[in-house]
Amino acid sequence: MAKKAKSDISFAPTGMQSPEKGGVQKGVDLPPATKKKHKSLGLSNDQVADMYAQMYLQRRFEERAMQQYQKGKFGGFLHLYIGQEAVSTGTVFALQNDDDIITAYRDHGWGLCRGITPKSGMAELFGKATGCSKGKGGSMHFANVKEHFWGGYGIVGGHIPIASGLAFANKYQANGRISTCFFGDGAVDQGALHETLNLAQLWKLPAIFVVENNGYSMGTAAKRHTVAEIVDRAKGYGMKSAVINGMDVFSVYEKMKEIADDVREHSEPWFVEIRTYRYRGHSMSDPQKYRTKEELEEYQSIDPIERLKAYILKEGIRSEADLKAVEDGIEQEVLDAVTFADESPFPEDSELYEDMFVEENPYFHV
Ligand SMILES: Cc1ncc(C[n+]2csc(CCOP(=O)(O)OP(=O)(O)O)c2C)c(N)n1
Ligand SMILES: [Mg+2]
Repeated sequence: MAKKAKSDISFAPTGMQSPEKGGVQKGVDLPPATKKKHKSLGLSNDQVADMYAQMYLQRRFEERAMQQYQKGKFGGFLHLYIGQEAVSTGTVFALQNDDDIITAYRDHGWGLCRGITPKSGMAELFGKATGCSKGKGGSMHFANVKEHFWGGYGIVGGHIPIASGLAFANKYQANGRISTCFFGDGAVDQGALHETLNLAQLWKLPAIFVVENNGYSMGTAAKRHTVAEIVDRAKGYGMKSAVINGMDVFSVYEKMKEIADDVREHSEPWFVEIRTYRYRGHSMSDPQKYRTKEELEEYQSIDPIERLKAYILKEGIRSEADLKAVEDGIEQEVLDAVTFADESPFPEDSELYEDMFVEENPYFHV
């Protein structure tokens, strides 16, 4: 190799077209949303209204959680899912209720979709004994194993092999269930993902590995931290793959349903990239200097909750007054959850060493 002058050597990320002075390209480019209406997707009017309520609950729960954090009611990390609610909601509607779900630390929305009540969720944030993880997990460790929601993990990529374990157990027990694993764009270059994809494809595990590409890993744009298109990772493993518009709940529902059906039928894994956007900072202490106000506003203008609301009104599924009543009910439920969390006791000191290990039937999940 010919010797280069030091001034010619550059370590600018190769995926960047304009890497000067931290300038970033738009986080993610969204694929087109589905044009299908709810009836042709097989969704009833009531299901669409439920989808709206589900997304609205996730949004209001986190907005209230943020306020409580700012008031000093609890500390530690708080990673908000605001903006990404169509991903959890569309997926949960597409899956069967006993399919497994496991995710990273941006987990509140997933938990609320899978049976964690606003009260037990808020109490968990407050570190109270009435929380879904008995107040010992906090924001990053929501879980509801009874409803096949396995959490809530803080180590980037650390939960991905566990998803394969769940899928292996489902296949071994021939119970017809599939497992789904959600992680951020920041996890796609973790070794654990690649080891897992290899084994999942080799053993034809009934699993869906989903990158929730929200454009950023903490303050680093996807195009600055990873090369090529994320979805193309699948090619190296001969794995089926898809890219989905995560700002539209119908698109997530449609595609995830197709994929889940395929996994159930053939017992072969998929690698899926759902493109979405988070409106808030990475966590509560993020000054967000890495993105522009205009970029944020562009995504807010296609907000998944507003989009579904407009659809519901246009199609006459519910009236303005109906939706207002639903919103008011949710608002009250979340306020009640805050009071409940505030008034609940902290766990006893003796609880510290409990719940460390599964003592009964540790090898197979129920
Ligand atoms: C193994 C590991 N390395 C670093 C961290 C610190 N860390 C926490 S979140 C995060 C960014 C992950 O971003 P992404 O996967 O895109 O998820 P998002 O926050 O966008 O949902 C990093 C680097 C960690 N928790 N675990
Ligand atoms: Mg990310």
